[in-house]
Amino acid sequence: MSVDTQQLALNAPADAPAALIEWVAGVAELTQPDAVHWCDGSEAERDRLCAEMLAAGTFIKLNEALRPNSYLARSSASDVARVESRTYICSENEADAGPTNNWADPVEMKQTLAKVFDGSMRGRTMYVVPFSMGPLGGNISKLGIEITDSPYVVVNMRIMTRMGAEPLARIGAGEYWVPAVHSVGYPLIDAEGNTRPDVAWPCSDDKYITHFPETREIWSYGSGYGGNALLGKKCYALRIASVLARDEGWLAEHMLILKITGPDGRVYHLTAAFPSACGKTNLAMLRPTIPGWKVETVGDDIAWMRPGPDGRLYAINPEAGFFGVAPFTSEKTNPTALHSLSHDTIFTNVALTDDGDVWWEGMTDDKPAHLIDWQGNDWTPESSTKAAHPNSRFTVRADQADSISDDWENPDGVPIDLILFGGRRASNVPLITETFDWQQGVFVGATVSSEQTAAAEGAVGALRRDPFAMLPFCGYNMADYWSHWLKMGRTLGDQAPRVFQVNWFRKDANGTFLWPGFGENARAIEWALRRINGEVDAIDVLNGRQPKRDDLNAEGLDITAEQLDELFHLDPDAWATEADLTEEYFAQFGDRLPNELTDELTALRGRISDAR
Ligand code: O2Y
Ligand code: MN
Repeated sequence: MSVDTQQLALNAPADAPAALIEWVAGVAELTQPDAVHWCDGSEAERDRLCAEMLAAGTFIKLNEALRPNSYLARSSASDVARVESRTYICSENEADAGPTNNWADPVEMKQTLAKVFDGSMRGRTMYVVPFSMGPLGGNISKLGIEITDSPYVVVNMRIMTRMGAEPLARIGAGEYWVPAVHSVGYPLIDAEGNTRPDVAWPCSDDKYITHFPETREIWSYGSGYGGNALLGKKCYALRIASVLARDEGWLAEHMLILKITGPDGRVYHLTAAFPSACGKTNLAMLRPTIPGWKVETVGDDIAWMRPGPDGRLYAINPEAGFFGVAPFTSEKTNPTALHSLSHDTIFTNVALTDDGDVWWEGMTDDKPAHLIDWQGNDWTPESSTKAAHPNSRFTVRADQADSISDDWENPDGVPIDLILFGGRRASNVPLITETFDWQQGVFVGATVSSEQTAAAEGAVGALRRDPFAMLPFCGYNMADYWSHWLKMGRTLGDQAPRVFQVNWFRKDANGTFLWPGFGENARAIEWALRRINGEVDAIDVLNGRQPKRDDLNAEGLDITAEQLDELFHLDPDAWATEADLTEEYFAQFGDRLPNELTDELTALRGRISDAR
């Protein structure tokens, strides 16, 4: 029996506007759930859903004494990560999605979605989840509604966003909101009325993660996992928001946000873009080794930035929680993250210890003698498989991290002084380089790359481009996105943040890392801040400006002068090859490539010639 529209209107909270009720009714008519529940975001609601998921086997309660109010979920083995191959930008014109996105015709995709969503919630409850990305009422924040048939999604959205009655009241008052529809694609009743039992992690082999930039809507089918299903995160806060930002004159970026206080009490804020596997979460929770410096977290993954009344660029973290990778989070690599997980945390696909706690590879030096692995099987250190899935996750409120900044929820955002672009480069790219200006900064962001480390990713050592760390997240043509960044630079003028390139991963000829990384990365940031203050000069080199060796604080580091030189060494021949690769890379964007980036490539080639 499916819910009827009349009933739906009666169930809706008093402040739900008619247009919203109509939209919800339309989705209910299509998906045919047994019931509709409008989420209020209360603790009671969360507790009831967790109890239902315990009963259904979706959640395992962790030992209350060791890990209070925390749960473990194990996903289906076929549903463990974002699926980029099934992620689509459905713009009216294919060219508007650009060569780096999967494009699908919006009319055809809507027909496909109408088929797969038809009856997809039969036998389930449909949850209506109002949420705010960013502090409620903030002028950079935005609202959304996710409809989902997954209680796992609801309780995760409650951590990752400001969810429930308050955002609904704002929608009721007429504020703009983005519609997002999600179904795990595992109905319990078929069209003929035959039933089947539920499973602990329902999902479908057929997956569609779709974005409609013109109508600003999101439809996601078939996956219950992470970025595929928590639609506020990558789908809204990056893919759809990047389109909104282009049209409204702001920036939606895959960047962490830090607050840094210097020994003299001066406060700075930075944002930083890193491709995956470059230690982004560790930097977001950096514990600086140099005395007198304090680093606090404003955001770990996404930044929304808008020019403020004083002409500076202000950033908010649109999220309220962290959906972090568990493996290799440890007392050594990221004690702040580890400690934040001591209570009220949802773990997904980590291993279960015999005393009802969690474990993952890299958490401790010694492996436990026995575990239940992420697939529910016995595991011992002799097992040939991993105990936790490499993409296993924790979901935790941001304010559970003791590094959280007191201004992380400032609705006006924090003023940004500098922007970092990082990649994982064994060669060529120095520890830190200041760009000459915003335009060159955009060129550096556009050409961010990492050397591939696994044959599975392609040829080992080949460059994998991840412009602005936005490759899978830009909701429109990447070249137009670069034009938008250039335009933002013109708007910000001399109030624009300064742009730096960093690389913590440079190796020597023997393949040994030249830089210790982690808390020592604060030394490179310290130099950037001293540059901003005009305290130190720099050396002009072919790719930007480098520290004079004495200005990089290496005191107490186990690093020789030769190693430091190697860390900053630039080989003009290798850079000439790099410039050729950039030209090849840019060619795919045709005439959408902004002329300014071609000019930057020409200027780089000129500096390479001068250096030869
Ligand atoms: O695999 C997923 O669904 C999660 S992906 C993710 C999660 C948190 C932060 N960043 C990412 C990412 O892929 O950049
Ligand atoms: Mn991310």
